[in-house]
Amino acid sequence: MERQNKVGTRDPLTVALVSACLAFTRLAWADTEREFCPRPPPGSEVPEPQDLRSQNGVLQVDLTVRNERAPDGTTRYCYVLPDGSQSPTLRLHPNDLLILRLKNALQDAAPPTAGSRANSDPSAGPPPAATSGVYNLMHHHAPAPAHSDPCTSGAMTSTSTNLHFHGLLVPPVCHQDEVLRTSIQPDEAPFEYRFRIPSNQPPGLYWYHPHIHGFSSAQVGGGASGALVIEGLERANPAVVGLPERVLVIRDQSLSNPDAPPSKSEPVVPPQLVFDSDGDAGNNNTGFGKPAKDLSINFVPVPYPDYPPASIKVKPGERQLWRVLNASSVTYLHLTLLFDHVPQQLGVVAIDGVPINVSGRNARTIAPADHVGVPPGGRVEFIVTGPPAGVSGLLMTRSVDTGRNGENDPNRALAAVSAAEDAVEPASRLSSSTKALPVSMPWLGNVEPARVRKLYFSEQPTDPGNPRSPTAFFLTVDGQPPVPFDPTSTVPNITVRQGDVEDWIIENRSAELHAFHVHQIHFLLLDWFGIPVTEPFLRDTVNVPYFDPRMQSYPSVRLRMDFRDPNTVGTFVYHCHLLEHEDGGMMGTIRVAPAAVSSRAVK
Ligand SMILES: [Cu+2]
Repeated sequence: MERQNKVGTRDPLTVALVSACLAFTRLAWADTEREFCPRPPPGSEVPEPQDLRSQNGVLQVDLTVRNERAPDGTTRYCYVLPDGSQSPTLRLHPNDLLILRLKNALQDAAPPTAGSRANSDPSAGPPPAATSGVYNLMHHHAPAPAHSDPCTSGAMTSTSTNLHFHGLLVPPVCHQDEVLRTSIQPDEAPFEYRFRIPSNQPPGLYWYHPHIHGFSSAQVGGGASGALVIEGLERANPAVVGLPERVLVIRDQSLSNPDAPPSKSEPVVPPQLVFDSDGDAGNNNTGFGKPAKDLSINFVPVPYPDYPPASIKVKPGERQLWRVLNASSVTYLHLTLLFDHVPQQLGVVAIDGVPINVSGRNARTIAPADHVGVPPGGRVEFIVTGPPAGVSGLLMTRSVDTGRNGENDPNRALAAVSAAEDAVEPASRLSSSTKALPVSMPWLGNVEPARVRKLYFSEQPTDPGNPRSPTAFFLTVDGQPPVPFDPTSTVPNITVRQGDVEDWIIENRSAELHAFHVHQIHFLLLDWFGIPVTEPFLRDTVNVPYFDPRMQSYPSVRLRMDFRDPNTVGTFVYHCHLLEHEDGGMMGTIRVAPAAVSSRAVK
């Protein structure tokens, strides 16, 4: 079965073929003199992504997505501007028009991960003309049909790509924010994304990344991601008026030194024996040892085992707004800022692009926190006060217990934060406007849900008789059979009606942490692990605690899902934002029917 591809890629013949092809790829690519996706060396000063601002209400961007095999054998991906700079920050205001032309310049490079498949249409025709001899030899996946319509292609191959605008409330239709069918091939003309930022889009940090089922992990983990800022946070919260701001994109990538022993400065922990089916180091729950992935901060790598921190310089005592995106493929962050080893108070002002005072209470709210968790896909924006002269600071991520079957996310440094009178000011600064934002719909917490649904995460060995066989990943609507996401299915797993608000209980029946994410909308977290929470803000990604056999019941979260906005009409996805899980099938589809449709259409 197609959905069992993950198993198929593990049989010895396939492994041999893939290995042979990778060797061939290295040879072929060695001829490529030009480096498309250069990365700063470890320990560098953290560069700022280039800011692209809308002019007269329009932001036009020409991006090319490229990949290349790095000297260490890993495959890098990057979004490149015509001047060669990578992963620009797109800055727009509500009501602005974004016109983004994306050229696909991907070469076949990545080994297949999972779920790889092409358009199932048997009339799709022959493969496209080979662009090189390498192409013919290399292409394991059924290639996209020649000259297919990118809007209906549905091709899911290692060289297909598209864009998801994570967190934006734009319609799930082609040329806007649709990922189920939209697929752009390397031989095609640039594909145009064109949409207007909704007037009610909360101001804050969003992001863009590819979303091809089966290949998201390779592309995002290789570096294909960038930040998108909706301006106006100062209008929601006067506490940030006029502050200098930094965008910090934390990505993960394959280990540069996978065979190195842990640093001698770490306590000795039992050797890691557990690796998941993707080869990632399993959670040893000590806070130390080999991580599943290396991290980088604005592309400055902070590699295992010594984690040489990148460098951020701030004028002594200066207040700045830091907008932090976890663009990792599988790594949870648990951020903390130490000055001389003492955790500092971060003034949190926004989560997942939404000001924390969005419920309408307490205009000047700042949530103080000395540590803050950010799941893959999540964002946090906080006010930082720079260290006094002579004090050394360290931005780090603390370990995250991802469960018995989770990856290892140990304690590690990200960036040394030092006070310097001559520190270069960040390129962007929040405006001094305090003009109130438009009043949105009634606060979600005050709206009665039309119904309650239950969904659950689960995992199983693909061979039930062999617990060490690769894992199959499911995200199932309670009552339906657990099956991996099927990209060819035209039947949505859930149908809701626009205008409704629903409560969803997301349960975790697996022994690892998952991160629930839904496209198009934000939700309100009502209960976490059975404990009611009163969050005055919204999220678009949330951790669902892992199950332990000693527990009496499955852990869960309760979310209030908001389908009131007309832009939600259409079909889109919800999934685990650990992209190995998403690629492995932990995803489902939801159709939001127009409000006029009779209630009989809603199940
Ligand atoms: Cu997951």
